[in-house]
Amino acid sequence: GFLENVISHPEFIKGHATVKFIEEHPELLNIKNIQDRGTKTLKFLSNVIVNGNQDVKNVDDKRTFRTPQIPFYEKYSPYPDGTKQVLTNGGPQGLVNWLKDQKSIQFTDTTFRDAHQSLLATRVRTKNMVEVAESFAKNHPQVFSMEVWGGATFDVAMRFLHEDPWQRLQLIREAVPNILLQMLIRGSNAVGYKAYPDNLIEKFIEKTWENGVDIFRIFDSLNWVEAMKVSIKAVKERTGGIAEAAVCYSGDILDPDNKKYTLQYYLDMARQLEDLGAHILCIKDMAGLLKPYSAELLIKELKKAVSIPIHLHTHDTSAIQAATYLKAVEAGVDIIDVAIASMSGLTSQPNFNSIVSMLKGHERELKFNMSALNKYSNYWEDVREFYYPFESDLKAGTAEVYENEIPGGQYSNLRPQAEALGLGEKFEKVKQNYALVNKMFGDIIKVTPSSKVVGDMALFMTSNNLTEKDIMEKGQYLSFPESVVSLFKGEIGQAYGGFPEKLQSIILKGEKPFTERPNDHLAPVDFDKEFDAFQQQFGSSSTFLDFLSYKMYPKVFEGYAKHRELYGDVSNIPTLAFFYGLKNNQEILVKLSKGKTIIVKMLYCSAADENGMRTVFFELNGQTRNVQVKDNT
Ligand code: 3PY
Ligand code: ZN
Repeated sequence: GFLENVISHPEFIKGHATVKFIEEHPELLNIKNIQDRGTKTLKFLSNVIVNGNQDVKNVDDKRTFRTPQIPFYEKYSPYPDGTKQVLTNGGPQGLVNWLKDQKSIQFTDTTFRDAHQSLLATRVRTKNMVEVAESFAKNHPQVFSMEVWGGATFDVAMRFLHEDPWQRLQLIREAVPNILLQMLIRGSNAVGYKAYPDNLIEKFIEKTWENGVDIFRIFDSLNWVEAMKVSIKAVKERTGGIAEAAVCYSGDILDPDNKKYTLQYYLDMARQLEDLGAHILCIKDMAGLLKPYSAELLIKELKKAVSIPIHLHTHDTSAIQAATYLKAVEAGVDIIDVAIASMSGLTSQPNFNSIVSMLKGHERELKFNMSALNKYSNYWEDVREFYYPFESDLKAGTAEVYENEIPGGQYSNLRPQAEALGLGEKFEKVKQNYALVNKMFGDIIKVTPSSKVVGDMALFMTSNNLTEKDIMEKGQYLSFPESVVSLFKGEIGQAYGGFPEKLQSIILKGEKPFTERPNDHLAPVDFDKEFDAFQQQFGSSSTFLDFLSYKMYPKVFEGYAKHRELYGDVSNIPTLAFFYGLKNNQEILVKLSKGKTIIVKMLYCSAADENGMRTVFFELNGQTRNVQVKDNT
């Protein structure tokens, strides 16, 4: 009740409460509010207990789990300074200068973003990251940056985890005040799959910086520099952060048959990005195609072509990317992307712990406390187990990636997408068609969202048993996936070398494509007016950040808001309970807000009555409660 609210209030605990405490905190009188939130949590849990989590297929009831152990850290000692302080003190140019002065190789840890996007279909929940973040930041302050946001995490957080992506960012920032945080942003597509109005992109970048992102890794899914300008400019003019502009890598510069994505092509694009004012250049090898000797040549030549630091990103799909990093390090690359051991390899980034060890004794070695770094891997090994239904079936590295060029971040999604269409048995064919579609499309850069279009077309051809000949001869009678039509219309930008004209006219059925930036066709957002309307619809407690989420993903946000209305904030429900429910007599702690934690014990669940209703009995803070749920199984 009331007294409980007072003594559990964070300011009261910190000893900040004055005589005006209650007057200043009217929410303390809101006992009903807390009770409501408890009830909502019970509602969510009973639904999972009775019907399962709708997002999880193939639950294995016999599976057991270990409790992840947070590596030891000094709770009450201050954070050691890191790169965030370099940026705060010296600004972007100070940071760039600092970076140029470093002889040792620098590391970006992708565990909180790309690693789980690529291995676990982006499903890792905020809680499992935030719980270990302070320990990581205090033990490993020499990490250059942590990639924690953007890419697919934004929509998956809302769509499947029913979480607020902004809250995730804020909590990670709070737990990591000393290491630069970075995000992946898809240029004019932001964190979505289509073009957004320029002023929305600008506002999004501004708010993202305010809420904790320091480094913006900006790319365009067709390597169309024109489409990257607005984002690069926005980072430079509206934030104090770093504009890291990316060149997406495709093909192989050492392949004599490769006439399209040549060394010269990459050098030209890199120079253009430097001219636009990028602070850092990224080589974004999203599918893991950059082989060791190609990396050596590429980095060596880039070092001559541009003067900004170079950041290399890859995926270990082929299992040889450690060799690529070794060659790149020797050729002078400044930063490399790695994922903690137990979240590395396969379609994820190369192994952080092993790469650090590989360079021991090397003139560019960066020293780490390996025993602490390995404990962090043990933590993630146990956490990863929680997410077993989202593992892809890939068991070992594969050289097939050089043929299909499927990005690591897409691979873990393509199989479930294929299965959902009943093509589980034909995944082999889907991969072959992916390569075929790429050829038909004129060998385009494939990364979100262009990679999704290639995937959609490959699934379309596979499920309808279509060949290239069928498309070219009978295409006018086919109704192509929406995303394919949109790509050929020019709605996600222009491809290098253009789209193949014959296929384009077949797909567009006479409609004329455009060649300007797709964003030029979009009316700017009227923020005042639209935010008002948004609050009318979603309530006055909805924030401007919610509004941005809504503008990125209207339908997904609606679903998220409805879920939140029904079940409250579910992000603090422990992960096992969130996905698999509770067993009889199992007890969990759920933090409803700062300083407000409830104890939930599941007692038992009744059999279904004549109307198919079950009753789930709980104890909430010791008091018996029950919730009725319709059994839909
Ligand atoms: C994304 O855009 O989500 C990616 O990870 C691209 O590589
Ligand atoms: Zn990636």
